[in-house]
Amino acid sequence: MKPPISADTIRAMFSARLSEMYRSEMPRYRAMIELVARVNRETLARRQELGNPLPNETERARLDVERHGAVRVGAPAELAMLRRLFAIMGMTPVDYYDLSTAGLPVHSTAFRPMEEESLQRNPFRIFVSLLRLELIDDLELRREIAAILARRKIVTPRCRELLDLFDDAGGFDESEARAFVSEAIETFRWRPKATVSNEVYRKLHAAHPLIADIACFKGPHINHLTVSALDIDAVQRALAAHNLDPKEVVEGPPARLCPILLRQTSFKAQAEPISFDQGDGVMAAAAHAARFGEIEQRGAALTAKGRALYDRLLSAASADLHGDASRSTGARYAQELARRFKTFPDDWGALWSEGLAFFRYRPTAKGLNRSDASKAPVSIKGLVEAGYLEIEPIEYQDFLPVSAAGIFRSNLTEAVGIKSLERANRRAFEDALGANVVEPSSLYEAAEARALCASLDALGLPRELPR
Ligand code: OOG
Ligand code: NI
Repeated sequence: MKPPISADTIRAMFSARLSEMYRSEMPRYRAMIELVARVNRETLARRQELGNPLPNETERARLDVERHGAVRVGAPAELAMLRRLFAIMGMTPVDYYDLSTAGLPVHSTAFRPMEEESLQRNPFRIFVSLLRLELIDDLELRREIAAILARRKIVTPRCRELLDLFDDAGGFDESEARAFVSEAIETFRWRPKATVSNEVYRKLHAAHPLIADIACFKGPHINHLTVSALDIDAVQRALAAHNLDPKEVVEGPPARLCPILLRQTSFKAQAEPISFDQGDGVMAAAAHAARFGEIEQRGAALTAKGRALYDRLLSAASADLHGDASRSTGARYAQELARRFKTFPDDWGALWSEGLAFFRYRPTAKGLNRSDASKAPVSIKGLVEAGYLEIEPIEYQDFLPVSAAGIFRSNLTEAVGIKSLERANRRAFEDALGANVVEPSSLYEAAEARALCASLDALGLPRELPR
């Protein structure tokens, strides 16, 4: 048998094809990535001029590669199918996001590579949301949506065969991998012809625009792809200057010297023509707004303590504005956010010593060359202060429910909230998925512990030194 193709390679092939498809489906997305690439080049040049640190080689090489995309599915079996598909690309469901608190009838996870090396090779992730039919009050409508969804198949017959082949053979050779990627792409293609009549579309749209987007088409079309910015505020200004219709506020933490978590913005979904087969050869037309383009900038992953502080400051800022982040208050929101976040330490030393963020450790030359091992400090803190150990923040690789809700909302025509919803239902989500989602903090903790052990080994010091 020919050597199997690695999951990282298949993921890279898939994300490249997806990007190509989305760019050709959406001229505005193409315009957006060209603009972001230009702003990134300008940001690099400015940093170089100022003598500021530049991203490393790997980081620069993958600057123009999409970081994530998002889709929405309607039924448990569809979610389970996507889990099989993304597993082949080395992507595992990480974290559970409850969006019902924001009045959205979905809950979500992000399929992503778990190993840092894999993320380096190709950073693509996919945010997948599942419709929660139980949150629709009207029982008749619930049944109708379930019946519509039961009629569709979201993967091609050939893709199904390839999924089975993969399970039997335990891998793909190159031609199988290529065929699989070509088939998998079909699941996410935009098909403007609705599978229902105009009347049914309107009814679902009135219940919630998200429901119409999920249930009225042939499959879970990609609703956005996301590229990375070195300076997201500069990109936000550039989007406005080029009339690309950015959302009003950048989601996430304010601009900081030491970036944390994730900041995101997007150009807003554009209305696109769709058509309906009304039967007897009669066609109808309408406009549907659901697809957009997004930009992200990532910072350090936060510990539970750091995350609690973040959540508290974020909700304080939006409470000040009564949750209103519309255009008139966009600038006010940014101001309020910056004011609230003044109490969040903004230097790496403080973030480390207060245990607010996750860090990687590295032994320094000074540490490795010290003359007398017995005189080494007896705590991690001592080693860092003595310059024997270096710290570097670990990048956050996941998503933020409040930000995700903001992204959803600015891309739906009307923000009709489903009545303040039940609570999260992680169990039901995992049942649908057919697996448990991974707890992201366990990944960051493991990365930190691994780096610390390796550093202490290199310094010839015991692994159980106190912090
Ligand atoms: C997903 C929105 C969430 C993000 O970056 O937070 C998301 C959606 O609109 O389907 O992608
Ligand atoms: Ni996104």
